[in-house]
Amino acid sequence: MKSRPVSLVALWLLLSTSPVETFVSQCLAAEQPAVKNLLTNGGLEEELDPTTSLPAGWEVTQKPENSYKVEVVDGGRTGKKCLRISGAGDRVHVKLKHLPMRPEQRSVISGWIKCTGGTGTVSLMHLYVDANGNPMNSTTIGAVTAAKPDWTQTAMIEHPEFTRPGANADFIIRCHGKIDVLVDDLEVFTLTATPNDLTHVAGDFESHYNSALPPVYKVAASPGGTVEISLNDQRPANGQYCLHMKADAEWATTTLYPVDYDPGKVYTLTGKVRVTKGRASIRIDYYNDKSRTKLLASRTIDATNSKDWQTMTVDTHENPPGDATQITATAVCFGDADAFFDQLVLTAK
Ligand SMILES: [Ca+2]
Ligand SMILES: [Ca+2]
Repeated sequence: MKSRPVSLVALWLLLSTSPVETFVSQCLAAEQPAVKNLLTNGGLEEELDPTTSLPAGWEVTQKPENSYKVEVVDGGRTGKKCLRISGAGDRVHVKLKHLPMRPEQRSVISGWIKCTGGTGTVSLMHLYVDANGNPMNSTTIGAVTAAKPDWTQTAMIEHPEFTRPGANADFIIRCHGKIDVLVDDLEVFTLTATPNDLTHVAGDFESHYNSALPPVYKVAASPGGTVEISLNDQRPANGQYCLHMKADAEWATTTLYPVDYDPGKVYTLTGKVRVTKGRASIRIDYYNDKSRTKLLASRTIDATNSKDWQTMTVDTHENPPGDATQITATAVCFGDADAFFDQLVLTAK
């Protein structure tokens, strides 16, 4: 199988495992429907297929045969059961589900992993397959190892731009080498996505792996200012997470990875913004050097202080710098601010 793991960035993010919720945050969370888990037994608590002793429809393939044992065992992150994969070989795949890919949606696979032994790795993967089920390529991020012995969440969003048209997605737990690992609370869900989003849906803040930061290009603040970012799961505009920025600065920014800029096109950035303190906005930044460190100009729209999600839109039509070759989608806070961002989408026409 030709596998092309995509190292999207160093996806370090804060993993909040604290179940503490105030009454207020529960009310706020209830405003947003939870994502619908398309896996029927991702927590391993329900009845198993009597033939395989695994959730119905799950399939195990391995090289060489009989190198690994895949079983439901007592224990787990939540409930009373979880999946254990143990053994030593080239690799084992546990296929959880197959889903057709559609241009207006992106699928996400998410799960909790606790690696208790071995020198191998475990990761979650989208395996893209053609109409006949033949593998095309795949996307994974990172891998959990025994060096990280606590329950760790990992999540990956589908990337159809890395495969040929006509692909469908298989959702897979993939282990390599010698491993003893527990897996629990697996979820597969879909998000409505804008086709041809140039940020590769980084602005949905759903892909992450065992990390202190969401996958962004850079975080900055005006001289003497402070800024902290994290992923927040209390009231995202979509999916499971949004970006949380806490700043005390004249300005503070979180910038997604640059995309190539064609001056013959108009680029539009839209984003959802809500603010619990101070003011926040979105903007497009222009760059022209390969190292992408020299900011040429920015186009910002008026900041909001709305406590509800606001949709903001900014485009490149007004006096872009003539030497710009790249642009970024950027979230901005002003002053002593506490703000949330989600669904940043950059498109061109
Ligand atoms: Ca469980
Ligand atoms: Ca989101």
